[in-house]
Amino acid sequence: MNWSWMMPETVSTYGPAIDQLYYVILVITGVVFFLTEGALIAFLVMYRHKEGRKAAYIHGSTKAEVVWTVVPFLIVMAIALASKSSWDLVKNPANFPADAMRLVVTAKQFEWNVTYPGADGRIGTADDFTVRNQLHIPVNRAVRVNLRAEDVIHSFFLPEFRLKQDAIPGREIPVWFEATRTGEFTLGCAELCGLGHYRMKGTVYVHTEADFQSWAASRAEEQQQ
Ligand SMILES: [Cu+2]
Repeated sequence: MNWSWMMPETVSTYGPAIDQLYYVILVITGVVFFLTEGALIAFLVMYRHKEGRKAAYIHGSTKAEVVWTVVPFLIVMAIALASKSSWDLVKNPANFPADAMRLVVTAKQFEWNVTYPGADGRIGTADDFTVRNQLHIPVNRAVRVNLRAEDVIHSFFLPEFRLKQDAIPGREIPVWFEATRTGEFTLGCAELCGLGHYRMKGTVYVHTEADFQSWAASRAEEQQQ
């Protein structure tokens, strides 16, 4: 089934698992929505004003209260358990792929600065280079981004990768993702961070490994001149 009217195509390895959770939660909340709204409308019609009809005095029902507390509790716990493995995979640095390519992304009003490791493949050395609003990565390779913020809280948002993480001044927060196909995708800021928030936007360029290497080499060279 084509669900693209709801969400963009997913291009990360863990994207399908996130989407599955999303639709499970959507169905549960959707069913509850229609049941409660349906009951509301039905009661409005059934118990509308009628000449001579008196309101009944009801004292309450312990049984009903237990049921409507325990049932949502069980549903919410089931969702928490169902999402735990995805949460661990996406958000827990202990589970990040060890061989991931490392980048640093620094958010500031109103741009994303992406620092690449340069020829030595290591971040924090003299040959690092930084590109504004362009996140270039190779396809089929895990990428680990250490997120920083210079001024206020921003939110690193890759909708097609199903990844969103706040960037917080004074902290370095690692995230990871792996692209499953080449192309150009969105990098947005999902935290209202000031007047220019709307234009805090970059592009994710997913290259083949060879294209990525040649891009990185030419950029590194440019930087040194
Ligand atoms: Cu921002």
